[in-house]
Amino acid sequence: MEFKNLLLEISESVAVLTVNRPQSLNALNSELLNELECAFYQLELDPEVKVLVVTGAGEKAFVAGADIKEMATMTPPDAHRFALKGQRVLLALEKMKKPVIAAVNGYALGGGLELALACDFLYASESAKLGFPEVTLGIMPGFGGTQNLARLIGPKRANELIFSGKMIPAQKAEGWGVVNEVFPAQELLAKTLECARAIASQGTIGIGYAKDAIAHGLDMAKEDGFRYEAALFGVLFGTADQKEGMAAFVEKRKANFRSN
Ligand code: CO8
Repeated sequence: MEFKNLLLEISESVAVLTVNRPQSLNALNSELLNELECAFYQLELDPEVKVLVVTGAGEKAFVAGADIKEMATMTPPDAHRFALKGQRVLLALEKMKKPVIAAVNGYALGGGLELALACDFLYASESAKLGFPEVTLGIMPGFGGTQNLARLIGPKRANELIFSGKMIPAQKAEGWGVVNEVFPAQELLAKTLECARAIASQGTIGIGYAKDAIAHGLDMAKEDGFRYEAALFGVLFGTADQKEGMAAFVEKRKANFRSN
């Protein structure tokens, strides 16, 4: 499918999806949200893709939020629908079976930070800035930010960030556990791709199950999470990946996983 606001490149089992509205600092409008939804659906089903990287076009922004110019004239029902649409799209991203890495190359604000938080983990450039400036606009986060941020860093830090509307540098976000690693801007994509390719060379089914166990386990009592983990662990022993991975170890060679 052709996209107007997204660039999609697939190579070596890794898809790089670039939000491409640099003239608006990649702000998310309705059309872009629709395109993201299609892209996530398409990438989930594409057997050539094992890992997804999400980033923003240009040097300045990952995504500077939802499109304020589009939101400015929304009525309450419009805004409610817009929030539900954004949440549906970002939940689809969160629920993808394939691993997703955000390469945060600049401003990740409001809906942009919510997009990054819907990814499995974040790498960021030294110049990236993260925040929820919604209160400066008289609104609040609406694409899952209050939920995902508080679960990730706890309510105290989430309260501070969301109530103040301030931006924090990538290095501080790393200290808070929001960003996994910070790289010089010119190295960010290469480092992210290096990690994505390493993940893509592992057993895809095991990674998908581990992702499922981590995500669902957080919503379960710990012992239920353990039971869920054990059940998935058992299922993996019926897969070609497990046969290949363990045979390769015994035969002292590199595993060649073929499942997707
Ligand atoms: N929406 C629309 N346009 C934007 C946005 C945005 N979020 N951010 C930047 N732009 C546009 C600017 O208007 C400008 O366009 P133009 O040249 O036509 O005037 C262009 O991008 C470049 O931006 P600036 O000139 O402002 O660049 P600066 O370097 O001076 O500033 C900033 C960069 C600090 C990032 C600044 O652009 C800014 O503050 N942007 C807005 C950030 C923001 O408030 N984001 C949160 C938006 S609200 C949100 O995301 C809510 C999500 C949930 C919605 C729930 C449903 C209702």
